[in-house]
Amino acid sequence: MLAVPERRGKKLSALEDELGSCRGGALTARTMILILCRILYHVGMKSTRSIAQSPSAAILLSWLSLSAWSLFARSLRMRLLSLPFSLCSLWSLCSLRTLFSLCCLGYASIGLAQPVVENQLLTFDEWVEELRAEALSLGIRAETLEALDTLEAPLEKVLEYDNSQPEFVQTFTRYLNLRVTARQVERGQALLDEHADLLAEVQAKYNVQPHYLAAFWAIESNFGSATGGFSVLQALATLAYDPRRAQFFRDQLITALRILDAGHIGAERMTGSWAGAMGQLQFMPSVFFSYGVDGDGDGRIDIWNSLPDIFHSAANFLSQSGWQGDERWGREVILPANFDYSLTGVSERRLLESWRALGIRQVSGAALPVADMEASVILPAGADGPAFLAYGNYRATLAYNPSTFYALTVGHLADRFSGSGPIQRMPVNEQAMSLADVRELQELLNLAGFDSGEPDGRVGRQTRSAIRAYQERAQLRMDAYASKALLERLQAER
Ligand SMILES: [Ca+2]
Repeated sequence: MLAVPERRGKKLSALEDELGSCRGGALTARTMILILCRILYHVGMKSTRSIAQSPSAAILLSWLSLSAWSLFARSLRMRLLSLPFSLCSLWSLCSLRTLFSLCCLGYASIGLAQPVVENQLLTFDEWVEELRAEALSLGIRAETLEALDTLEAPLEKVLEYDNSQPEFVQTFTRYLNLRVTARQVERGQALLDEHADLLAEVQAKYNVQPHYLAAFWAIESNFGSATGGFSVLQALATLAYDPRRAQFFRDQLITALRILDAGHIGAERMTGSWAGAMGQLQFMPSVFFSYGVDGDGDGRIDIWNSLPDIFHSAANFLSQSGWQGDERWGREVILPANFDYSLTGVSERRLLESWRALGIRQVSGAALPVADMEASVILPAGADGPAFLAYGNYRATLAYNPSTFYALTVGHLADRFSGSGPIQRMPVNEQAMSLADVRELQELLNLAGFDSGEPDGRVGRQTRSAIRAYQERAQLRMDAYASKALLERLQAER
């Protein structure tokens, strides 16, 4: 499970880019607002966590501050008007505004020249001591915090992983083929047999079917054999000291210390991924803290070694995320020739009956079952790839990891464990887009008047919605899918 937030908010980055381009230029009202956003963002970083993590809160505060300033200026002007004219001109509103503006610009320039606010003011050792003081104030025992003594300087390897960008956008075919193999299916089936009693006990308690738990287990850690070899404390400290998502990882680190403090595991055995996801089902510390269960009743929650603890904890998380034990995750379907592709995506939910009426059938050609369930049509590889109807358990899977490929693969692997065959309509030759391709696609969409945001090489919500708008105008199938064919079409139109 890797629910790590994006690096600093895109909106804030865009604001800063814009501000950067304004430096040295005219001090317009727009620039002033941007500067205020920046200042309030950094003030917020120091004062409250919520504002620190919310550029929109900073924007709101900027707006409130401007309003307050305007009121203050107006009342000041009235006061000044009752004074002699020379004093009025000396302390005129204009000069005060200018002074205030210059202060803001100075502050913002400092901020831009040195974008790191807090952490880089401290050495790593000083930062660890500050963290220790905070942890002590939160009631974590001093002896537990001795684990911080062995922390080394930030791990380069963790930062390398964090900064690495794949050259190509992952395709569904490749993602699936890496995780669903005949050997993996065979192994899962054997392990389902081996742990049948335990999994039946977990199913009775949490209403999560065994083959789904085995699928999560397979994908998260290859059935417990690849849990990541990093010290969780070291990885989280590295990412918490790094300024980009400091608060998120600092919170996770404090929670990891609480887990140590409660005696669930020793610091040296608390291992996980480079991003701090722990154990055989890769829980972040906050998820462990909220959903971890002592399945074997030994008084400790050990998601590294105890299968009862591992399965109880994962089932508890899924159950509380809305999992329904009497439903499947979804299924592969066939869309009718005249299907309206603008109805695809997880946000479009309709009753099965409604999809049936639109002509969707099971992949075998049979009619959809009759059930009072809401479903979405998911196309992981665009209109030329397979189509799935995804139910509530698919949405619960997204709570575990908010990735379409992930949720489809968990569901499909669970089907395979139960004896179902491969996906029938995999794309014949799905071509990976490079990051440069996606960036070019975004630029071309922008030029054509379809706002896909700042070209960043990543296909996010805004890019998909720009693609869909373009497809609507061009009378193409509106699958919102970023493909090479679409890029070539836009290049030809240029
Ligand atoms: Ca236990």
